[in-house]
Amino acid sequence: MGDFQTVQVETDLLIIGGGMAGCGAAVEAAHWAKKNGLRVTLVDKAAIDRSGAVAMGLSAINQYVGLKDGQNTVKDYVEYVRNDLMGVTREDLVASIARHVDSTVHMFEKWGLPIWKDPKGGYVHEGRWQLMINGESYKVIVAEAAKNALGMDNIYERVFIVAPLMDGGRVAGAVGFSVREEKFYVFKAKAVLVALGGAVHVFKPRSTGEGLGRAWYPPWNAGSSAYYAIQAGAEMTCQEVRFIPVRFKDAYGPVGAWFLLFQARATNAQGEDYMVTNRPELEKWLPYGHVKPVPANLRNWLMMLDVNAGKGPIYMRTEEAIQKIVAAQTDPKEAKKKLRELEIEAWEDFLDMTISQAILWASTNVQPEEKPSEIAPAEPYFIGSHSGASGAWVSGPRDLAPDEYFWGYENMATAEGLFCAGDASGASSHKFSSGSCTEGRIAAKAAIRYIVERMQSAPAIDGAQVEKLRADILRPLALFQENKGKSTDPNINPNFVKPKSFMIRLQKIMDEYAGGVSSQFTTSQKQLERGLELLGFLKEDSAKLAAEDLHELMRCWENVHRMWQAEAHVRTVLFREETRWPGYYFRADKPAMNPDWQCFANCRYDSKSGEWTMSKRPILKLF
Ligand code: SFD
Ligand code: AMP
Repeated sequence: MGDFQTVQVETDLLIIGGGMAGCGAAVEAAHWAKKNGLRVTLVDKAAIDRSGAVAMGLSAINQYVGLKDGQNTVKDYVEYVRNDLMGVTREDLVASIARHVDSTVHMFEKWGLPIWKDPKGGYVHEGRWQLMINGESYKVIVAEAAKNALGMDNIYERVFIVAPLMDGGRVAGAVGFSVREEKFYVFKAKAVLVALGGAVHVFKPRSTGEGLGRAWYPPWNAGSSAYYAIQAGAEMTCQEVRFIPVRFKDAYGPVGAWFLLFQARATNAQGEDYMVTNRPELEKWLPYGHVKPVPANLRNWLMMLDVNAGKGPIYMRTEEAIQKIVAAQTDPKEAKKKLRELEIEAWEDFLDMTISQAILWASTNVQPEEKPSEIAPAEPYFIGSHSGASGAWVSGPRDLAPDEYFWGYENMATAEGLFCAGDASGASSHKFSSGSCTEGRIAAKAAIRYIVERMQSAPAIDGAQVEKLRADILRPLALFQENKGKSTDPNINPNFVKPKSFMIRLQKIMDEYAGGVSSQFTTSQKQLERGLELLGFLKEDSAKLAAEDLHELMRCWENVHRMWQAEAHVRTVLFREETRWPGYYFRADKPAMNPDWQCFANCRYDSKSGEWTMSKRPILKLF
């Protein structure tokens, strides 16, 4: 790979990932950097106008506290998140985001995002914490603000970040490559803010064949945040807390608007509402079985009990919900108008964020006002910003965090100079798009303060480290060229493994041993131990990944990232000897909650020894 040019970029703060958290970080960092004469650089594997989870747009802002209206408090939000995560949450982090999130939403509106308004000019709420938006261009609008703040000279698009650059134990930048040109990138920085999103396709998806790339969360988020932080030696938290969203079946359309805005019920094939018929089951998961709303995993669980009992398919009763709202109109003319309005809203809900669901409805002749639609639990995802919690263990803010949770700078991980936000930071769920952007802002401000106070000098980078990373990262290209003539099919060759085959093998291991779709989300100590053994063989074979072109080189490294996310997950599910989130996963050998595990389960990888350390951290109630 002698033709590859090495491009060196020196900066002060490096933001990796230009999604919701990365764009928020860019806007905030640009402000504070200007005051202090510092440089800020942002890198993304894609074009940030349409990158990350919000690429297709969204139809709701899921975190808006409404502090000014006085109806909700930060404490209310913390309680909601604590309950939804079955008691496992960092209250300082959740509060830190909750107290600032409204200002981010107001910024979105100023930048041009259309938020639904009621006749009095107030926001239209989907539920208590959610606002309805016309969000097809949400990401374009937020990316534009990031671009204006940083300037395009400081934004590198279509550069895939593979790994951290280290100066001893201190994070000193990142390395990656262009997915369009033969360029190897070395970014040197005084601090790095990781916002590379969550991980999809670690588990076998329900979609197969041509539909393989269709998942709920975007398949291009492949565990890079976790990989970066793990390799930098950062302590990780909640790696066991995967998220399984219930979605319209096969195209993953959102359910929030149906449950909250339209007040729809979901029923089994016999028309029974599993939230009513299976309610006694909630007694087993107290105190969380009795909170309102019922935690997302328990809502899943009550549904899964019916599916496993053969009472599926499960249907979202769209027709019933629409007819009920229409029937409430006394004037027949108004009723007709309302029906039309609801039809439009129902279709727009999908067109704003999951276009393929609208296409599926159209192609299967669904008219939601006439016919219910199937819903189902998706496959597991790793996503610290939604109803999962996996990510790096980060410092809280000085005024809220007790000593156990505070080490100087908001959102700094336990590795020096590393900051994490959005899906990259753990134990603070329910940030969603608005909270992730807010957390990016909080982390960026702290990172600039860290550079000003602690990092006057640029990091010292050992040239040998860079050369080794370059050789390792580009190796799949060479391996393919050296061996391609040894078989007649470029995808089948005894001397290498192509990334797609590698991914399928990873997904099979996770699906069968770590509680994926085909195992009814159930696992056990023995299953996990066998899964770890097989992951060990997979890791050995990762040295044989081969790439035909730059696109496949990216696919190779995406799958290495997924594999490390998988390992952190399996180790932590094994470590936590209880079932805490039925509906996300069930440990058949430990089928109940255990008070000894009212704590965080953390892990850390030491790249020198190759050893993982597992640890318990206390859950401190602050509100
Ligand atoms: O309701 C590399 N989310 C929703 N949030 C809401 O507020 N409202 C909704 O309506 C939401 N819904 C929803 C949501 C997500 C999805 C996929 C759907 C529906 C279908 C959640 C939010 O979108 C989510 O919380 C935030 O976007 C998280 O922000 P962040 O910044 O942590 O992740 P990102 O936005 O995906 O950005 C990641 C960026 O990293 C880049 N990247 N770049 C370089 N090198 C690498 N190796 C990289 N790996 C990744 C990506 O390109 C991206 O730019 S609802 O249905 O739940
Ligand atoms: P979803 O479309 O499932 O991502 O939901 C959007 C928002 O609504 C998230 O904040 C969910 O937690 C919330 N939500 C969805 N369904 C329900 C429900 N049945 N009860 C309470 N909250 C819900």
